Amino acid sequence: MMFDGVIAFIGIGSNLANPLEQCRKAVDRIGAADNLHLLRVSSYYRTEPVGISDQDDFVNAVCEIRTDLGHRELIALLKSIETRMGRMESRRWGARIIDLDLLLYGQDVVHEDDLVIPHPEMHKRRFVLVPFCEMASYVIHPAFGISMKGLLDRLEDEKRVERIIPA
Ligand code: PH2
Ligand code: MG
Ligand code: MG
Repeated sequence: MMFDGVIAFIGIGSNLANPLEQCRKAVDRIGAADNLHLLRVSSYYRTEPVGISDQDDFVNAVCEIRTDLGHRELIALLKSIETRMGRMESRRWGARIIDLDLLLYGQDVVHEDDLVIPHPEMHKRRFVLVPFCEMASYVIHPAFGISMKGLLDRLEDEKRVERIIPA
């Protein structure tokens, strides 16, 4: 059963209320979900905020899963984990206790009004590509036909991304 399904990648981020613990908790909850198998998690990184610079540093990571859930079911699951962890509505780019973004879902490219896959900003963000490449640099971005390593090599974002050395 677990040999079926689709490989997907999820971006994890937090910059409130002990961000490292929030990210770890989110990974635990993803791993505990039904119809989903957590395969790998990158290191955690302390990252300079992108968008609104007047806020605390984020902690970011990326995880790889295999799942039988469809796109919308998977996004609904991520949203429910965010809500259960106490996420409030916040302004775009602003501080958040947890942010779970679907980055890639197999090699699917989806452009619907309320659903865009791959994540429309992922290729521009060092805080996504550095953890992604640590884990799976060979994965091809299905809309560009370029590997994660290739996207990182071409990246213009120079914001600080530092691996958190595990205690
Ligand atoms: N998320 C944002 C906006 N800016 N910056 C960093 N470093 N990490 C994030 O996860 C992040 C951000 C909106 O989702
Ligand atoms: Mg986000
Ligand atoms: Mg989000």
